[in-house]
Parts: sequence; C-alpha cells; structure tokens
Amino acid sequence: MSDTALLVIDVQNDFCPGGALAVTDGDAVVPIINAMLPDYAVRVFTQDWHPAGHSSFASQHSGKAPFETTEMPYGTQVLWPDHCVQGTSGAAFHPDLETDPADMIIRKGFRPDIDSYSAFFENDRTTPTGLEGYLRTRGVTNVLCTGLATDFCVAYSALDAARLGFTTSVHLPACRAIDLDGSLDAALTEMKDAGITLIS
Ligand code: VGL
Ligand code: ZN
Repeated sequence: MSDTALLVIDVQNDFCPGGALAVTDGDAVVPIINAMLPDYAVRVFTQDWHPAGHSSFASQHSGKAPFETTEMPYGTQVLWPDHCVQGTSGAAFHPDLETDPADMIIRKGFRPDIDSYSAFFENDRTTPTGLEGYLRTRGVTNVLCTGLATDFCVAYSALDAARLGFTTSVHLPACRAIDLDGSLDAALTEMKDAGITLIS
C-alpha cells in the first residue's frame, strides 16, 4: 500500500487511562495500531503538544470548568483539562506504542492562542501543519486514520484529509472517543457525509 499513509493520531499518555484527558479504553488501540504498522509504507504519528498555559485549557479562563466552551476568534472552542504539556510524561507516546516505524512525527497545538485538533490544520481550518505537503511529495493519495480521539482529533484530521482530496478512511477499531454530548455520533455522521469510509 505504497500510496496509503497510516495516520496515528495522539496515542499519548494523557489520552489513555490515568491521563489528564483520559479517553475510555484509549490504550486498547495500541496493540491494534502496532499490528497495522508493518502494512503501510508511509506512517505518520501526531502528538498534541501544548505549551503550559495553553488557551484551550479551562484553567486559563476564569469561571470556566473543563468541557465548557468559550468563543475564540476562530470559533467555539471546548475548554479542556490541562493536557499534553510539552515535555511532560502526559505528552509522551503510550509506552507500548511502537514508534520506531514512524517516518514523520507531526506536533500540533504549540501556538499558545489557537488549538489544533487536526493533523493538517489548526482550529481556524487554515493555518497548515505542513502534513499535506509531506504526504503529497511522498506520492500519497490515500489516508487511513487511527488513534485518539475519534470525535475530535481523528475526525478533524479525516475531514481535512477528505477536503484536501485524499481518499480517506477511518479504522474505528483502532480509535476511541471522548463522546461529549453526542459528539461521537455527530462526528461519525459528518465523516460519512464527507465521503469518508468508516471501517468497523
Ligand atoms: C484532543 C482534545 C484536546 C484529541 C486533543 O487528541 O482528540 N482532544 N486535545
Ligand atoms: Zn489538546
């Protein structure tokens, strides 16, 4: 599958059980992704990588609790518990994830004033991470998404990949969701409507 890139989104300690923004069963994706890696010629991992005091953290907004929302210049933003702070153990990949096969590691969410769910664009949907150019120059036409969380970073990445013209699939057994107020169903519907193949 030389024209397909496997995207491994945010399989980091803070999104796994015991982490600051734990996704139920998040660590269950690790052996599944490890088993998939040898089948893909292009493998890109992402890391959510926030400076301390990032604007997506509820702790930076007085009177706001985690999982409430606020209006940012680029739109509505969910406020999260402090998570994936650069250089902390929470921001590290899950220790059992095989990271040696990664060709490329994209870090995102490092600008203090803007969040970045997608591997391709920050949450303004226009500031690029550079991944599009990387994939195109490697001849990639198809993208297969895995990782955490299905309804945020995986969905945003898949939707951007499809919007950019990549033939896009999401391997759901290799993903787990946060599921805030129906966000999982909404994300699955939006991905289907965008022509993304959902593999179950
Ligand atoms: C994510 C919320 C905040 C994710 C990252 O990886 O899905 N979700 N930062
Ligand atoms: Zn984040």
